[in-house]
Amino acid sequence: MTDTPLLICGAAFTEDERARLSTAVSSVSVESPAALEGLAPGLRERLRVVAYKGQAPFGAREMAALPGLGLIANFGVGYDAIDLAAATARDIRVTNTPDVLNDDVADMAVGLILAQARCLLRGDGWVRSGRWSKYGEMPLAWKVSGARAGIVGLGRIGREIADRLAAFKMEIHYHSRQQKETPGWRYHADPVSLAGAVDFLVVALVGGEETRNYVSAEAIAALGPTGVLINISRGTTVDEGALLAALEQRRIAGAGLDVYLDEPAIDPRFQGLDNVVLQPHAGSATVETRRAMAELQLANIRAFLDGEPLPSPVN
Ligand code: 8YV
Repeated sequence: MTDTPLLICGAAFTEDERARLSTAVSSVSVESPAALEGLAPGLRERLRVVAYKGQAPFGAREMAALPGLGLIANFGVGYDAIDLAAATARDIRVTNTPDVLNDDVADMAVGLILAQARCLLRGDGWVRSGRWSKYGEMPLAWKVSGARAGIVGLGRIGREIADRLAAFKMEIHYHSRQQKETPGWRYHADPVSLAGAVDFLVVALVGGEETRNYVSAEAIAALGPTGVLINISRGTTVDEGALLAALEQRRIAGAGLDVYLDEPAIDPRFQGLDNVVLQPHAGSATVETRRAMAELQLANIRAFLDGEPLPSPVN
């Protein structure tokens, strides 16, 4: 019987990413965690590693279907789709791909701020449609440089965002569980007070149950009619119903979003709004960064199979 230790799990893997994994380690593939139970029991018993990519939950049931599983190597820094407590209870190690994507995700946050405040999409339409030559100048946009930014979650990505916005001469405010050492940025003990003090509220939290609806209806209300919400973290971190209502009723000025509660089938109300800029969860989606993430995922898998220390363990 041949040794097939690796299960590549997730429809989100590109052909290149799949090929990189399957060239390095003998593997089988499934499109989703739900498809796992369809594998022959003899094969499931031989699998020792799951290379995971996606947002679908990978929980205790999936782990139980793979009795020899020792490692879940996630493609992504956020591992909220994986039930970490269930993995730890079964002695299954979990790894992620931190740091290599910080720059790209922070760049996306800055891009969303600029696109939103400077109305870049409207400007593009103004030129393409010929409205420029017909009507002249488009209605004025809003200034970004020198405005007030509030970062919710000053982790590795939050810090990269704050550094970039500081270079835009913005006043930096932040909220995180603990006050941090910063170059004079203003700490707020809760997200509502932070939202009330800024023009742009940028959500850079980790996902998972602990941060569900962390940016609440109250925080969205505190942002006010000239405030803009940017989310590059997880759809779960913001009360999406409250956000949609505030956008529809113009109780906030707008939003720049890369993440949603249901991806990719997002709430269609977003698509009807003219005060949002929407991206398809593409914060880390550059050739360079996705390659680095794939390499780090594979490095974790190799280390596990070779009995070496894991480069980026989570548990
Ligand atoms: C995804 C992400 O991993 O790293 C994360 O947490 O959200 C993204 O980089 C990527 O979309 C692949 O699923």
